[in-house]
This record gives sequence, structure tokens and C-alpha cells, in this order.
Amino acid sequence: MAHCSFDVNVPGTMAFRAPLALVPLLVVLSARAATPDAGPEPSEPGTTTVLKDAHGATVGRVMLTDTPHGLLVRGSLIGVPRGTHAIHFHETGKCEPPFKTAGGHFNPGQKSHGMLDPAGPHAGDMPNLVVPKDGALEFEFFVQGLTLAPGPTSLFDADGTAIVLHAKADDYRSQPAGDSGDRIACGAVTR
Ligand SMILES: [Cu+2]
Repeated sequence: MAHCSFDVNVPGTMAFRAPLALVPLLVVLSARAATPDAGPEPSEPGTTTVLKDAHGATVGRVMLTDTPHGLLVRGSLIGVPRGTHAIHFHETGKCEPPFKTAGGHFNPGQKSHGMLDPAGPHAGDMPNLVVPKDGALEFEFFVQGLTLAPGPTSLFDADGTAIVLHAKADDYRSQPAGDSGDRIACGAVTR
């Protein structure tokens, strides 16, 4: 009888253990399956950047959408001083106040600054934003020749790029940055 009871118990124990052993494996598989959704894909058509001022306060959001012809730039500002402000893509995706870390304008074509310069503009040049008294603004515009896809005009280059808002207006012709003054907000465009 002792033998018989031993033979019955062993398969019973094995059958009970097998599902337990599977549990950690299933957890690993589901974690792997979720990874592609958690991060941006290389071919992602859009990205959103938060603009922060020198104190770290959020003063805007910019959504970039890649199109077959260039980049659609849509954003909003809040709590920005009234007046006309330059906004540009700068060459490095690093925003440490006073935002000199963002470097000069994104300019892969080695052009001069400004739409009014015959040898311009920089790829990262954009039209000024006119902020009303309450400091809030929504804006949309289109920038030809920029992309998020791989290539020489991609904002997602090795060190990223940055969107920089300036204290003053861009005169669209002064070198190297349109006499647009201090950098008052910055948002990195990086993967
Ligand atoms: Cu700038």
C-alpha cells in the first residue's frame, strides 16, 4: 500500500507545480509584448514638446506632425509676456537655462538667417508669434523642408533639436538670429 500511495502522489504533485512554473514565463512574455507601444517608433509621424521657462514652469506645448511636404507645427502658449516673440528650431536638443545649450539655429543647409535675407533662411526659422495681453496664444503653421524622418533635415538628428522662444521679435534679416534677444523658453525635440 505504501508503494501505491507514493506513485499516485508524485504525478499529482507534478501536475500542481507545472502551472506555477509557467506564471513567471507568461509575465516575461507580456512585458516584452508591451515594450513597442511604450516608446516611439522610428517612423513615428509626430511628437509633442513642452516649452519651459528658465524657472522650469511650463509655458507652452508644441505638436509636430510630419507630412509628405514638411512639418506641421501646432502649439499653445500660456503665461508668456505680451508682445512679439521669435520662435525657432535650434540645433541641439538640450534645454538648460538660459538655454544657450540649444546652440544656434538648426541650419543643415548652411544658409543665412532670415526669410528677408537673399541667402536665407535657416531651416529652423519660423514666423514670429504675437502674444496678446493675457499671455495665451494658439498657433499653427507649416514649415517646408523639415522632417522627423531620418535624413539631413530631420529634427531627430543625433543630438536632437530644440524649439526656442525669444524675448523679442525676429527681424528676419539680422545675423545670426534676427536680433531676437534672450531665450525665454525651450523644449527639446528628442527621441
Ligand atoms: Cu532662436
